[in-house]
Amino acid sequence: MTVPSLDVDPFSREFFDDPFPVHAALRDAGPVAYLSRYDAFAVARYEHVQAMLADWQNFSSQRGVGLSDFAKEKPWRLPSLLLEKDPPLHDRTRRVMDGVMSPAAVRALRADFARAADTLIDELLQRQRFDAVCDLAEAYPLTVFPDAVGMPRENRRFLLPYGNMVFNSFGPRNDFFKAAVQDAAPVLAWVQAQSKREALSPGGFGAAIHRAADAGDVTRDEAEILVRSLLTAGVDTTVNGIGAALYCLARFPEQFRRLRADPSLARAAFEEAVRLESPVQTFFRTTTGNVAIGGEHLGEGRKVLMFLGAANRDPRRWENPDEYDITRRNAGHVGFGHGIHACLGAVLARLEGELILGALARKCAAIEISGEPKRRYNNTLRGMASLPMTLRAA
Ligand code: 8QM
Repeated sequence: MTVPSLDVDPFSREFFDDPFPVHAALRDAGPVAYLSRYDAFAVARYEHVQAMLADWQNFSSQRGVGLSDFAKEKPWRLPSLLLEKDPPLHDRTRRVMDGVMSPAAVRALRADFARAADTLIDELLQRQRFDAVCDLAEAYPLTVFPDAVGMPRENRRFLLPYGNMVFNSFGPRNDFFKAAVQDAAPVLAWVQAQSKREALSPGGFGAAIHRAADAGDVTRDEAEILVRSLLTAGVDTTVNGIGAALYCLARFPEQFRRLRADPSLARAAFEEAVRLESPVQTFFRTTTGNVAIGGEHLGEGRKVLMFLGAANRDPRRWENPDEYDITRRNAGHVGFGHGIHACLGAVLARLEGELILGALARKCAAIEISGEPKRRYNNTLRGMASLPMTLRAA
């Protein structure tokens, strides 16, 4: 065996505070490295992460996309019918969801999402100082996304501890996971109840999924699990994506100046933040047989951790990879994944990002960090817990 072994812990506080030296060490070690602490392998170069995402035959999702191997440990919740399935089952449910989240359905949301973005930025401009995480990056998706799903107004913030728990669950059973389980315990029954047909108003994505059950494309039980996918994957991801964009624009004032000069760059500014900060940092796959990664051989049933965030900053692929550059040609970044599991909600995330950054670009002259940023610790997600911010009106 020639695969280099590394003693790093990519699920530790020290790593989350500054993952970049470890990312570089993993990329430089070779196409694949062995993570001795977790008896798993790591892939961090762009070329090999991208190839793994494309190769569902050799790198399965069905045994879980976390460290836990569903062939050996019982899944802690019913597996997702999208994220944690391979073809052919994956393709059947994905087809239903692609229909529900069609370009026409997403286009129909644009006016409401735009109005909500403008209103929120106007409100924040009235305040001396606010928290860009709680008052903006969380507030905006928590308004527009549950509206689009067709959820009631009450208790929407419960989606945050739920998402935090699920995204922690893809890592080891460490203290971050244990704390997240404690935080989410009081909201579990509520989340489950929101995926039922009776909880969902007629015009939304949730009702559309249940209509697919009427049509016989999925069962009623499957429809509920598919609604759960939206509730799990639709909030924390965009919260951290929008948070990343705000954090980037505040730290790279020249880029905010360019965005102000041409607000039509808003969509590109969001996309580049997703590349640079990679809100979803990692996912595992499980090998289905003897496989090769860059000429190194692994046996069957091995967990391999893909570092999307390291791939998105791989100097073998990107020029000045650590620079936030809103006019960079960043197509091909893997921040939304790649291949059959590529993000279903990306169209919605990009719409949210475009509209909130567009409103900022039109209404604000300056965006400044006005206090100590605090990092949020999560086994899968990268982002901030707090980002004190001040906006100056244009
Ligand atoms: C991550 O439950 C699900 O289907 C699901 C949960 C989390 C995600 C995706 C799907 C990638 C955003």
